[in-house]
Amino acid sequence: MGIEQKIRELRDQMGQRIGQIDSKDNLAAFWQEYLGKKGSIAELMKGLGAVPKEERPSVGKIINEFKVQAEEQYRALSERMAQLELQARNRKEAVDITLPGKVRPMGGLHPLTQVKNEIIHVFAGMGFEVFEGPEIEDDDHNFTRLNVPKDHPSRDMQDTFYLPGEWLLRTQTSGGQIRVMDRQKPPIKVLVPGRVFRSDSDATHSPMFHQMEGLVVDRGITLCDLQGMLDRFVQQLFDESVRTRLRPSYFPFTEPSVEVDVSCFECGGKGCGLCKHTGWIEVLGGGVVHPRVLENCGIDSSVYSGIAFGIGIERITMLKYGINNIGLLFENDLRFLKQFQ
Ligand code: 2NL
Repeated sequence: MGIEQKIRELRDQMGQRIGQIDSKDNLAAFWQEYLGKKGSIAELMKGLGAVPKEERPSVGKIINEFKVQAEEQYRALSERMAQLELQARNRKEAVDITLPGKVRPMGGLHPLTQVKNEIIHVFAGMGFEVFEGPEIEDDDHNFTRLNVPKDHPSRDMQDTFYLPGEWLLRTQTSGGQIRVMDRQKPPIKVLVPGRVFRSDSDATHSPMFHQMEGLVVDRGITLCDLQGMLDRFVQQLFDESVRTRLRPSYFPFTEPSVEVDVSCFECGGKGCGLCKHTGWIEVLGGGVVHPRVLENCGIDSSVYSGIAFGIGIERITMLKYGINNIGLLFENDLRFLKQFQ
């Protein structure tokens, strides 16, 4: 068989081989078969020696054309295989973006923490700093230096949780403010949040509850400053339209002492169930710091004066969200807590 005949056969055969190639491995075999060291084209080249000298250039040209054709086929198939491979990979790795996502349960802040943060936010806006004192206090910080006399009922065993020695569970956070006044010269403007403890338990009282006390000491501080700050506070916390009312009261550590009412944010003061048809709701207590308390902390009461207030965080939270039993705030029932997320 002449070499030209052989080339024609190989070319026809190659046409069929190409149709069968469907993978990179197949393609590599194709390369070996035609273009490899021992492939058909190398074979043809070797056979060129046997061709009569005059015909060699033309036969060589035909072999070369065949080689170029094989190389072109190889290149085209390479591209095609790469394309197919990519398509297969894309199909395999495809993500169904219409599937619903995995819902991860998210924690949230307890309503008391939310309200505490809100209160801090409002007073921080008026320049207050936050300070925290210890939950286990001594009699001196909790009572004596606050001008609470030795026979005062709040010192009673029935009201205060006493620990061995001079120690007790603080009944208010005021010991924190005493520490601030011990360390810092006026002007003082602090907010002291924390847990406090009193032997008391019913629908509106818990033996452990949260308080936020505020203290301002500077030259020329008066009861008007207290009412002004508390106006801002209740308007930001409840509603812009809310007003405050001060009623005379008594605490050993303030003189004068006041109970602070807000006009009912539920009915606007007309009278409703929340305000027990009075139009007013009691929210906190406060007053002008007793000069003896300032002196007990080395502050000259003829130069400086102060105002102080104490807010029950549970009480504010219950009012704000219409909660009628304080126990709900401590049971950690998720059906209750989820309503605040
Ligand atoms: C309440 C309201 C109050 C204070 C807390 C205070 C703290 C210092 C000096 C003076 Cl260091 N006063 N705190 C004052 C008035 C009221 O809490 O109903 N307490 C029984």
